[in-house]
Amino acid sequence: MHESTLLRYIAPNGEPLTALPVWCSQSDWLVEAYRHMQFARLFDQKAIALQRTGQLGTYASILGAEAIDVAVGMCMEATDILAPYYRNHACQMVRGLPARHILSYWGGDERGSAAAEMQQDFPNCIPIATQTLHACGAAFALQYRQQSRIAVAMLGDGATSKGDFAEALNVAGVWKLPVVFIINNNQWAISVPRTLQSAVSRLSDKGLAAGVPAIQVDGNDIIALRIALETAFQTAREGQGPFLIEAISYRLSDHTTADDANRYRPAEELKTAWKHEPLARLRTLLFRLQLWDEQRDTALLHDLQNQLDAEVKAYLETPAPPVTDMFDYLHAELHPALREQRDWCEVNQMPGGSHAPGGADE
Ligand SMILES: Cc1ncc(C[n+]2csc(CCOP(=O)(O)OP(=O)(O)O)c2C)c(N)n1
Ligand SMILES: [Mg+2]
Repeated sequence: MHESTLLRYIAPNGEPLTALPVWCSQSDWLVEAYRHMQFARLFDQKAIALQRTGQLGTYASILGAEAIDVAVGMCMEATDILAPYYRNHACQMVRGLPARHILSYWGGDERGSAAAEMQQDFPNCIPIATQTLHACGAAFALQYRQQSRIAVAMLGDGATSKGDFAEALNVAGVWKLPVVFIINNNQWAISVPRTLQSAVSRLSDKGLAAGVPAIQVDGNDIIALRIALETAFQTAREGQGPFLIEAISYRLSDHTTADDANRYRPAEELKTAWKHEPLARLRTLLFRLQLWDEQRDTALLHDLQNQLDAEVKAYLETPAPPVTDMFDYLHAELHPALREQRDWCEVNQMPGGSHAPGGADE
């Protein structure tokens, strides 16, 4: 990491490193970001507890990625298009997707991805990096229709090694597409550390080879993230082409609930990473700026917990999807052999899946 070129405004201990932009004190944007980040953290803890008690399938934690997701969600326009991967629930929630639908998705219910609140956003993408090409396709459509909208693709550090990402960067650069790529460089791709992922010292440099302007930002610093995102989104929206942001973070969780990072992640590294985490950093800053206090904090947490409880209740009370969903959401048209199996399930009234523990291996 080249510290000198890393965009950063807040030190890990919550102290401002430089004069802060006026919107920090003249708007409630930071408090709003804090509220979203707190909700994301509560959601994450609850989702893991649900999985551990057999009420949710395999789940990918967002611990440590809250600032990136919240900043992206807050800086995007409602009409923009998000092409998320599987670790962007916080961003989806900021964009208006109720937590109950996100839980449905991770509970194995495809209707979670079909919620009206998704608007034109893509559903979660599990095949690594393919969403970057989907975002380019959407961006091309927006450009062709001369709309002032952008597509935003989010991806991990591991995803930058995929050919799909190189192709997406290339086509975005050549066609000057209104697309922004945001890498959550959380230092791990399951058990593969960043050092073994790529020999390039800054993943953002991958943009330069495709003529895509790129910036590296502290992904635990919500102010730096907003500044970087504003530049990137404005560039794309004004027809000047794509942008790449590499946000440096740390995956404070296991890869998913099916993983045990203690088997490969050095304990010291995790301990150090906790000193950089985004939520405590913002909370300390808000107190320093006198935009927040203990009383408001307690009230907020109480309020968010109630909101979350209501969402979890709604999820658990959602009637199970019909078993035929597993066929209907997979193919546009069913192969005759699958059609036969689907009809058999229907005729024999096979029970639907309901918040069943997932069998995924990731
Ligand atoms: C095409 C493809 N290959 C392999 C996998 C298995 N897989 C799931 S997550 C993952 C690691 C991705 O790491 P990264 O891009 O850094 O994202 P992170 O999970 O760290 O946020 C891999 C290899 C997959 N889902 N899709
Ligand atoms: Mg990663």
